[in-house]
Amino acid sequence: MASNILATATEKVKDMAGVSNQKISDLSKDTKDVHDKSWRATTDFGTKLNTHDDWLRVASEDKTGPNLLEDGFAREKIHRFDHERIPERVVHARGSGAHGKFTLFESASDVTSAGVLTDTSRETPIFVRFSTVLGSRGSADTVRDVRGFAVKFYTDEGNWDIVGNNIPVFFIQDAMKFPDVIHAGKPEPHNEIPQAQSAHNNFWDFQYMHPEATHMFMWAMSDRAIPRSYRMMQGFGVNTFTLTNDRGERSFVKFVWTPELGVHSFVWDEALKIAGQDPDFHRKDLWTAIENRAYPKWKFGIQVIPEGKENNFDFDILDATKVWPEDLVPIRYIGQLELNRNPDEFFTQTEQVAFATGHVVPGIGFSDDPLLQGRNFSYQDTQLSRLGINWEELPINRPVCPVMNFNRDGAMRHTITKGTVNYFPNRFHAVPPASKEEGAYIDYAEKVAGIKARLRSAKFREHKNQAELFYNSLSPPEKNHLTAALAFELDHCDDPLVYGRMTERLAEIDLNLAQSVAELVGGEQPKEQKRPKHNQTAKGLSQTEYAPEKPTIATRMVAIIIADGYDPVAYNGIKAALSAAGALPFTISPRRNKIFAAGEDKNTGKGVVADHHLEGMRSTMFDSVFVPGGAQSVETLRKNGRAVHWVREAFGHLKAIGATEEAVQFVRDACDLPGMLFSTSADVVDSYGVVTAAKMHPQSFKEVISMAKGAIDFV
Ligand code: HDE
Repeated sequence: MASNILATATEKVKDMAGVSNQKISDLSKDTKDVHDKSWRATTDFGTKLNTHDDWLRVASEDKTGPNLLEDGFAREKIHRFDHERIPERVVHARGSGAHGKFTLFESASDVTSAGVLTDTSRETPIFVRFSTVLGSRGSADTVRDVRGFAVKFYTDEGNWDIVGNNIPVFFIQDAMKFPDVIHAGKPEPHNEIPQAQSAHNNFWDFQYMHPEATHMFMWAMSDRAIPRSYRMMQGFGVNTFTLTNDRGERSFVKFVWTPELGVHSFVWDEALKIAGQDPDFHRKDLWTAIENRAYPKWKFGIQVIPEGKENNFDFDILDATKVWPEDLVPIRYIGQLELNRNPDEFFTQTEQVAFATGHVVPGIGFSDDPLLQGRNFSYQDTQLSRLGINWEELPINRPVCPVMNFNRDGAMRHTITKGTVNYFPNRFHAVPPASKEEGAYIDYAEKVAGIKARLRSAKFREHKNQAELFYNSLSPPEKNHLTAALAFELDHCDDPLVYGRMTERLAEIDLNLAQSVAELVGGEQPKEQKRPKHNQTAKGLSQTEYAPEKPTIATRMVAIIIADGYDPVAYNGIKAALSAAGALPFTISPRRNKIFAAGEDKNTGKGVVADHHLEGMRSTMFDSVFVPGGAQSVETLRKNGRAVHWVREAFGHLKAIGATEEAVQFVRDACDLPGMLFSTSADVVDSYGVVTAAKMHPQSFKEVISMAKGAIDFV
C-alpha cells in the first residue's frame, strides 16, 4: 500500500529534504540530525560519553552497590529530564503546526503598502499552528471547541502574525473579560472537571450572564466546532485591523482564510468516539497529508471598509462579536497559503512558536477594537511565563530580516552584539532609527479626542441580531445539529438554573430552537418568542456554501473491507480508482495478515496484507466504506459482529458506502434498510448517500463518494 499511514522514521528523514524556504534555511543553522552516522553521544558540555545506560556505582559481578553522586554524567541526564516541561499555553495548549508559504495573486496596493500584500513576485515563508482552546496539551483533538488558526508570516519587513480562529466572532467584546470567559470554560476550579469540554455549568452560566456571548455560542454549537480536519476549516482574524496605503489612506480590514478542500465537519457521534479512539486524529490528519504531499491550501481574503464609512452599519465595526456580512462587505481573495512541510521537532517548533497580535509590519495596523487592544498586551506578556523574555530569539520565532536595537540581556539571551554602546543617542550615531524611505513603521496620524471612561459605544449593546442572522442562514441539517449540540451540552449541566436560563435566552433567537432544546434538557418550555425576529439571512455563514470548487475525494480515507474469498476484480478496481483520484484506500479485514482472493491458492498465492484488522480501527476513522463481493468473503463478514457494526456505524454517520455483488445484500442487512433505499442505476444517490454498485463499474464509486460526501458533509 502507498505510504498513507504515518511514514516511518527513516522515510521521514528522507522526506525532510522536501520543501524548503528562507525560514527553513534559517532554521537549519540550529538543526542537527540524529540520523547522521558520525554522531557519538556527548554530555551537554561536549565530552564524549561511554554509556547511555549505567550510573557510576560501587559494584562488582557479585554485588550491586550504591550509586555515586559524583557521576555528573548521570546527574546531568536526570537533571535535564526533570526540567523538560515548560508551562503549557494558558489557552490553546493543544495544537499542531506546519511550515508553508504565502503567495499573492493580486496586489492590494490600493489599500496597503505592506510588501507581503502588494508584491506578487514574493513567496513569504509561514508557520501555522492550529489548536483547540480549552483542553490541556494532552487532550483530544476532536472535542467540540473553537479551533485556533495562528499564522506567522516571516516577511522581508518583519514578522506579521494573524492569530485567528476558525469562527469569525468571539465571546466577549472587551479584553478585560478574557480571564472570566476562559475560567468559566476551563475545568471547574474545585475538582478540575471536565477536561476540554464546554458542556458544564460554569461555561453555560457565563454564556447566560454575558448576552454579548450569544452570537459566538451559536457558532460554537454549530458544526464549525467539530471540524473533520484542520485542512477543512476556515480561519478568521476576528478582530478589526487597519491597512494604510502609500498615500497614507487608511481602511478597516478583516482577514479570512478559506480552504481549497471545502469546509467539512464530523457528525457529533463520530467526534465523540474519535476523541477516545484516536485522540490525535487531527494532528495525524495534517501530518499525513503533508507527508503524502497533499499540501493543504487556503485562499486568503480581505474585507475592507474605507475610513469614513465605518459608521454606515447598524453594528459597530470594532465589535468582535459581529461579522461583517459578505453581502455588505464582500470578501476580496488576493492570496494563497500552502502548508508543505512538517516540523522537524515538535517542541522547538510547534511548542516554542509564539504568536502575538502586536506583530505587524508597515502598511498593516490596529484599530480601536477593544478586544484587539487587550490582546496586543496579552500575547507579549504570556510568552514571558512560557518562554522567557528572549522568546523572540528562539529559532522558530526569529524573523528572517535583520534585527538590531538596544534591547539587551535577560535570561537566555544568546545573540552576541558587538560594540561599545547600548543606548541611543550615542556619540557614534550607532543604530539610528529608520526613515520612512528605509522602511520604518510609520504610525497613522489619527486625531483622538474624548473623555476617559470605561465605556463601549452604544452599538456594542445589541447582541442578538447577528445570533439570529447566523441561525436563520443555516441549512435545515445544520440547524438540527445545532439543536442537538445545545441539548447535549445543557444535559451535562446539572444546575436547573443554568439550563433553564439558557432556554430562555434561546427563545430570544428562535422559539422552535428553544422549545426543542428545552424538551430534551428539561426545565420550563418557553412559550413565546422573546424578541421579535428579523428573519434575515446572510451569505457566507452556512458552511454548506464552502464546498470545494471541484468535487474531490483527494486525501479522503476509504476503508475496503474484505475477508478470504473476496472478489479481486472489484477490490483492485476500486483501490486503483481511489488512489488515482488521490484518496487513501485502506484494506481492513478480520486479521492483519495475508487475505486471499476467491480462487487464490493459500500456499502459492500472493495474498493481500490488510492495513488493519476490524478491531484495530473503527469506521469512524474513515470517510467512506466499500465492501467488494465474493461469496466466501461476505459470508465471513456477515458472521463477524464487528464487520456488521462497521458498516452500520458508517451508515449512521451518513458516509458513502459502496458494495458490489453479494456484498450489496450484506450492506442492506447491516444497515437494516428496506430495499427501496437501493438503486441499481449507476447515477442515483438517494438522500442517505447510500448507493449500490451492483450494475456499476467499481471505479465509479469514487464519483459517488465525492457526490455523496457533498451531501453528507452538509447533513
Ligand atoms: Fe488568544 N491568547 N486571546 N484569541 N489566542 C492566546 O497567547 C487572548 C482571542 C488565539 O498557537 C495566548 O501565546 C486575549 C481571539 C490563538 O500559539 C494569550 C483575548 C482569538 C492562540 C491569549 C484573546 C484568539 C491564542 C495564550 C481576548 C481569535 C494560540 C498562549 C482579548 C482571533 C496561538 C499565547 C498559538 C493564544 C490571549 C482572544 C486566538 C493568553 C487576552 C479573539 C489561535 O495571550
